[in-house]
Amino acid sequence: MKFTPTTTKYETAFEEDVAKGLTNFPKYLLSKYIYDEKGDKLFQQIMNMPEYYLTNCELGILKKHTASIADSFNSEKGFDLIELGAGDGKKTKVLLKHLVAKNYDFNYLPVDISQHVLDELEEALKTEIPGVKIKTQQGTYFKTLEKLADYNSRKKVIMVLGSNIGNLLHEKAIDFLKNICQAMSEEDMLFMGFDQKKSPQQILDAYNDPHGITEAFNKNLLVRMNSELDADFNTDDFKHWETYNPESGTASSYLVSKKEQQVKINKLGLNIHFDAWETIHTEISQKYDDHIVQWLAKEAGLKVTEEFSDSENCYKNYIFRRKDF
Ligand code: AVI
Repeated sequence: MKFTPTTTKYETAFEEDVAKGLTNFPKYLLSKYIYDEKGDKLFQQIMNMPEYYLTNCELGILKKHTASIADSFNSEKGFDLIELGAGDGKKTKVLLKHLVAKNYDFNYLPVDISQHVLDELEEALKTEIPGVKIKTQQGTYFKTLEKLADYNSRKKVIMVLGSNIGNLLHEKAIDFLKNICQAMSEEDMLFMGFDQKKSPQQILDAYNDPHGITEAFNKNLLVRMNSELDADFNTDDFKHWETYNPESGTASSYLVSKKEQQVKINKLGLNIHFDAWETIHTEISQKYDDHIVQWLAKEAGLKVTEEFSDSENCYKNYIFRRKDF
């Protein structure tokens, strides 16, 4: 039999996604490509800004409810704690310290798209909380989820902090939750953070900081195309712009072309035309309330069994289990 390989003119998913997004109308780029080494560093800086309330809200919840959260994780045969999108582990360390102090039998399996971030986390835990049994795994959420079902010898606690789900449109968020649900057995649980709807101004301030860090984070997409795809974007010719729709709860980030211009992406053989004030949509950061979270859970085959929040309901961490058990 003759084997005909499928050919694509792109070498990487990044190349293909950039070509697709920038030849679309309206133009868009996928936010996952913000996170190279520089993007990771900028995101760390964002998490340390006072305007980006999400980190401190969630940290406050984890500190206030450490014992009850840790108790809900534990089981007779111990458990595997699988964290998707682990980042620098600043918030997780609060739980890990408690779990180790209580002598709970668990493995910590952080998953992140960035190997660099995982290496740093492993190094930090070795000195800060040496009792943690850690096994890192590099990869995207969707790829890792396929392997999740292999962990089935004891209880799985799947953890996603930082309202990372908010970067997915509802349809994709349901797919993501469905995949998690399919990998869960009766005893397993999902512990997930959701940023809540709140004063629109507070949300806008979090994504439009006066220090210019979020702007640099958003523009890292342009910087990456310049260095990896031999493009000639002038970052000063684009404006970072944030909107928040209080009805849908969607915060959206854009890069807006300040003038009519032509940008070359040599590696893709593309010449992209921008009208003055034309946009590139770069990210959504969805905000939630209990109704939306319950709807997402139901659509995915899950149910909310417990929730933890701060005194102002700024942010919530929910526990989900499979609906059919
Ligand atoms: C990672 N993610 C949940 C962040 C968010 O809030 O959407 C990314 C971010 N974008 C701008 N600031 C932070």
